[in-house]
Amino acid sequence: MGKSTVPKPPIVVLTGAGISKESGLDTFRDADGIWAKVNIEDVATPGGFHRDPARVHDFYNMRRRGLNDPGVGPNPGHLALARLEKEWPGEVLIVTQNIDDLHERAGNANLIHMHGELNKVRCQGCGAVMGWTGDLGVGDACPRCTRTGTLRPHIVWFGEMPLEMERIQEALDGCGLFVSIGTSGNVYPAAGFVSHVRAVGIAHTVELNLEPSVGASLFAETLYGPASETVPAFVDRVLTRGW
Ligand code: BJW
Repeated sequence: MGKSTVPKPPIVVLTGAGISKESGLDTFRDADGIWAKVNIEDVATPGGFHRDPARVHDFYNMRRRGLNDPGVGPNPGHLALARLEKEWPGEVLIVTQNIDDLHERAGNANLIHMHGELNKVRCQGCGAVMGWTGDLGVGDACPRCTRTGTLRPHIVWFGEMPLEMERIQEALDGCGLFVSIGTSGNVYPAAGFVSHVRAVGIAHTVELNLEPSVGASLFAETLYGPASETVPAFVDRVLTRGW
């Protein structure tokens, strides 16, 4: 079914690592998550990269290989959000904290990667952002400016400004529904979006997660269970009777 012609309120969906868990990608703060295995300061801060770039490259190379493994793909949660964007008669914006490309592979096109993208690199010399699906090393030269030692993963680390914040802010200000999926609510500014939405407007706010997040009490509605089940059911509901 395509979009009807009667416009409906815009929807903003914030996603986190929980939506990709059932695709085989690790979350961060669950008991078996990434931060239980590596030190945040070493791999996810500008200081860690400055001290030991090879270590940081190894960390992201390993995750890039995992993401590009042929066995990894979008799950029913991602596919339901692609259906929402296709069939909702209004704007649907996905703001993801995830650096994987599973929303794109599912079919979402109106998408912001606020914490960057694993399959891209950025040159600290010329500023170019480029697709990069293989391993990255300290000896690699920038394909644009040819300098060596200037490439870094296109990832937003702690203490760095998340991407496209102005566009996100505008979308939050004007939305009729804000949905947060698979995020623990520990990392700002994303963790503050629900409070912002409630402060500026009358949007309905919904959390879909495996368990209550840190900010669960800030949402008007909460639904718990695996994203592969809760997201398709929620999207069905929104497309048939709204919220
Ligand atoms: C399921 C499921 C299933 C499992 N189905 N659900 C005090 C001191 C110092 C700094 C700060 C401070 N207070 C605030 C800050 C700022 C800092 C911050 O927030 N720190 C906190 C830790 C306190 N933030 C920043 O530095 C950010 N920049 C910034 O603030 O700039 C200034 C600014 C201010 C205002 C406006 C604009 C700018 C940058 C943050 C960068 C985050 N980077 C990372 C790593 C890089 C990406 C990568 O390597 O992948 O991004 S950290 C990591 O956490 C990653 C994630 O995107 C992010 C969020 O994690 P997420 O997605 O919530 O995952 P989990 O694991 O925490 O939760 C998963 C959830 O899923 C769980 O609840 C599960 O239950 C659930 N789940 N299976 C459904 N099947």
